[in-house]
Amino acid sequence: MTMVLEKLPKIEAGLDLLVIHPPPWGPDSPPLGPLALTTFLVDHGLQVQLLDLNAELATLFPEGSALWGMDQAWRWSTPQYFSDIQNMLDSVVRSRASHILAAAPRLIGLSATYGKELVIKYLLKIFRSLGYSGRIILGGPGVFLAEDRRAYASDEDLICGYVVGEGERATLDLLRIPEVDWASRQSPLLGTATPIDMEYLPCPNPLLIHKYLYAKPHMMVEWSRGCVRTCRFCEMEILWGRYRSKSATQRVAELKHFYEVHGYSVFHCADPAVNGRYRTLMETCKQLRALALPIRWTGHLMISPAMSSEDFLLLAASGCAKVGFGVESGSERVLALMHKKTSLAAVERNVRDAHEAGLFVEIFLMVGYPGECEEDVLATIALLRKNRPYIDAVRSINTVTVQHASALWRERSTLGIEYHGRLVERDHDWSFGSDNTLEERRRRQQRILDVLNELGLSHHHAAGHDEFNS
Ligand code: B12
Ligand code: SF4
Repeated sequence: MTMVLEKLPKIEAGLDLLVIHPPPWGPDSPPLGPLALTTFLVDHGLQVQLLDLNAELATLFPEGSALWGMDQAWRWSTPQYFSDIQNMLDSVVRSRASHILAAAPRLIGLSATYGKELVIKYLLKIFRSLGYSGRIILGGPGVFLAEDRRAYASDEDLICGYVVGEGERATLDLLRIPEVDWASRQSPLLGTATPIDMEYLPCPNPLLIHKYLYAKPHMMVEWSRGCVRTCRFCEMEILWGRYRSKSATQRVAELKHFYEVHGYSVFHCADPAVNGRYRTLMETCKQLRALALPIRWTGHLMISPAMSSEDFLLLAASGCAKVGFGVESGSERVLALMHKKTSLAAVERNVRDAHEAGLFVEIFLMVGYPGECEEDVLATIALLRKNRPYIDAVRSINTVTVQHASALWRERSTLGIEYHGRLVERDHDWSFGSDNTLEERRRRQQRILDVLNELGLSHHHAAGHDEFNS
C-alpha cells in the first residue's frame, strides 16, 4: 500500500484551486464535469489541479471494487454502511488530506452529486481534524438546490461558497473575488452563471487526469448541454438552462484529438439527448464516417419521429455502437401526461430501425407516473412483448422519482402529489390518489420485471453502471 500511495499524483504547491472528485462515481472513465471545469480554468491562466479521489481509492482498494458498481452507490449514502466504508478507506484518505493541506491550495473545490453527502462531510471532518482553516467551495448537481445545500449547513465554518449549476464561468468569477471580500463574508457565497456557448468550451484535457488510474481507453464527451424538450419529470431544463450544442466540426475534431493524441477509442456522450439538434447529429455522423477512425461511441437519444432507418444506418457507420432511448411508458396517455412529445408509433419505429441498423438498443422505463393506471401498465407490457425482437436491454426500470428540480415537483400540490413525512428514499415516497403509492409502484415494477425475465431481457433497477461494458 505504501508503494502504491507513493505513486499517487503529487499535489502541486501554489494552486488557486484544487478540484477534488470524491467517490462514488463510475471508475471506468475520467469524470467529465470536474475535468471540463479544470480545463476551462487552466485555459484562463489559473493554477488548477484535479484530484480524482474516486479513481485513486478505486485503484487502491481493488477488494472493494463492488462498492464502485452503481447498484452499490446507496451504501455510500447510508450511515450504517458508510461507516464500514469509512473504516476501510480512513488511513489513505487521511494521508491524501495531509498531502493536500501541505500543498496549501488557495481554495479547495469538492464535486458534489446526490448521494455523496456523507463522503463530503467525512472529508470536511478530516480537514477540520487536521487543523485546516482555509476555504472550501462545493459545486456540481448535488448542491444545485437550496434543500440539498442544507445537508452541509453544519459545515459552513469551512464552506465559503457553492457553485450552482454550470461550473465554468461561475467558478472563474469566484476565483477572481479579492481576498478582502472573502474575509468580510458571513455566509457562503452563491456562484451562479449564465449558460456558456459550447464553442467557448475548450476540449477537456486528459493530461489533467492521471491516466494510469484508468485501465480502459474510455472517455466521456459532451456535444450539447440542456435539452430541447421539457418532460415534466426531468431536471435538465433547470440544471442546464437553454439548449446549446457544439458544431459537428468541433465535435469531430475533439474525438479525433482524443483518439490520435491520447489514444481514447470508446466514447460516451453525456448529453441529455444526443439528437437534440437532428441536423448537427447527422452532420457529425457524416464527418465521422468519412474519417473512418476505429472508434465507438454511445449516447442517449430522445425518441424522434424525424429519424429514419437511413439515419440509424448512418449512426452505425459513424461508430455508434449503442443507443439508449428514453421510452418511459407504453401508454400514449402517460406519454402525453409526461409531455414526452412522442408517440408510440415513433417509439416502435426508432427502436426497430436502430436495432436493424446493428446498434445495441437499450431503453429506459418508468413506472407509476401520476395518472398511470392498470391499463397503462398493461400497455407497457404489451409494448415490450411486441417489440422484444428489437430491444437488446432495459437499461433501467425506475419507479418515478419526483426530482426536485423538475416541473413535477414544482407542481406537486396542484397535481395532488402527497408526501407523508416518511422521506425514507428522498423523493420516491409520494402518493397520488389512493392507488399510486410507493408500495403499488414497486408492485407494478415487479410485474414488469417478471415480464422482462420471461422475455429474457436484461435490466437494471436504477441507472446502470455498464455504460462502457459492451
Ligand atoms: C453520465 C452520467 C452518469 C454515469 C457516470 C459515468 C461516468 N463514469 O462518468 C452513470 C450512469 C454511472 C451515472 C450514475 C448515476 N447518476 Co448520473 N448522470 C450522468 C449524466 C448523464 C452526465 C454527467 C456529466 O458528465 N455531465 C456533464 C458535465 C460537464 O456536467 P457536471 O458533471 O454536472 O459538471 C458541471 C457542473 O456540475 C459543475 N461542477 C461539477 N463538479 C464541480 C466541482 C466544483 C468544485 C465546482 C466549483 C463545480 C463543479 O461544473 C461542471 C462544468 O459545468 C448526468 C446528467 C447530465 N447531462 O449532466 C447525470 C446525473 C449527474 N446523474 C445523476 C444521478 C442521480 C445519478 C445516480 C445517483 C442515479 C442512480 N439512482 O443510480 C447514479 C449514481 C452516481 C453515483 N454517485 O455514483 C443526477 C444527479 C442529480 C443530483 N442532484 O446530484 C444527474 C444530474 C441526472 C439527473 N438529474 O437525474 N450517471
Ligand atoms: S427526459 Fe430526455 S428528452 Fe425529456 S427533457 Fe429530459 S433529457 Fe430531454
